[in-house]
Amino acid sequence: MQITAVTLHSIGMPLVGAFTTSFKRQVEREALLIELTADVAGDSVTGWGECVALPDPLYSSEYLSGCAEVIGRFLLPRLVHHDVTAETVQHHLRPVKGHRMAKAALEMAVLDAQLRAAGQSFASYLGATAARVPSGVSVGIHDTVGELVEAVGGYLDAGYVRIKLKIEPGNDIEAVRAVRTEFGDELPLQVDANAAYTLADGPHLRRLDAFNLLLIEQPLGEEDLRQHAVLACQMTTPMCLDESIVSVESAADAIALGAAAVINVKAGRVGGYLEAKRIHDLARANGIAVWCGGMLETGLGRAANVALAALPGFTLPGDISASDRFYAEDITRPFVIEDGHITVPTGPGFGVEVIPERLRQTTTATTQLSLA
Ligand code: NPQ
Ligand code: MG
Repeated sequence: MQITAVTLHSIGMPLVGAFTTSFKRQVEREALLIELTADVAGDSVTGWGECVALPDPLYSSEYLSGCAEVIGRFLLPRLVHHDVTAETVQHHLRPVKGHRMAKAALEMAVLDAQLRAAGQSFASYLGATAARVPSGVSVGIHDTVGELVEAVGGYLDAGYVRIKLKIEPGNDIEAVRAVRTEFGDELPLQVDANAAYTLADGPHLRRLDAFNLLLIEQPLGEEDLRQHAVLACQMTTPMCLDESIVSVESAADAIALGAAAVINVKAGRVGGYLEAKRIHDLARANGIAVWCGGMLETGLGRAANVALAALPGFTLPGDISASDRFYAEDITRPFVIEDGHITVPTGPGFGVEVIPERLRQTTTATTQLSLA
């Protein structure tokens, strides 16, 4: 395809409730959407992408306004003079170091346009087999254990099949104990530290082994692969990596080092859905379970994540929640949870449409990028 126009849409959507992690308390989701129009065999087609970076570099080194700049100054100029396909975007962008969430958003928009032109759904393009995927939920840190237990109860009533608790030093053991005590040993339960601990906390973290957790996610720093391998030997709870896995190569390193028994796959964090598929295939070949992580995406990213999670190697419930976990109103049709699952879209592209009125209501800035 020949890219003919690219517009960046900055939007803001209030969260239905504050979402607190070890790195930040969030009450709003600011997001960056890419609207990309291209000429595909003489037809003009528009695809959409979503950049999952946060407004500040607290989850990873990328941040939204930086992504917008990198896309306009360094990434798009490398695509406009080529007849690109989704499969060649990463090749054209490889000379630019890092900026994986920015690259992923561009590849996503090209992929959506390509699939729409072909009349093909993302799920069928991936070779995904499942018609629906199990829905897990990420539960933030609460001021009191009582409020946390009440929140978890609400999500279980809503049908979520797996609970993930955000933890941090001082908000960990007692929170997990209270949820286990209230909902029993059979509840699929896991924790996510967002890199809030060090290896010196090993003896403390080992106390979590008493609670039959599915996994502990990213307890240590994103660059601490070897230390995760050491901690994995000290704990019986399976080690899961999130922030540390930024490419199929880093996934291979983590697996080889014994630093990851499970991998949280996020397309934005690894440079796109095609790289996410490669990590799925690698993990599957190594008998490593993967699940689809979430970045509080709008319905656009959520649609793509649901299709990704429909691949056979995604054997654990993902952080693919219903739209109303975070948003009173989405910018696409809402994703709803039915009997603990979310249905895989079957329409062309990612199978959802951006609702113009919702885009207008949530837009904070619109930037038409020059293709010169
Ligand atoms: C994680 N996601 O798995 C991330 C962390 C996270 C669902 O826990 C705005 C945008 C706020 C993305 C807060 C979940 C966010 C965010 C937390 C991602 O580590
Ligand atoms: Mg995480």
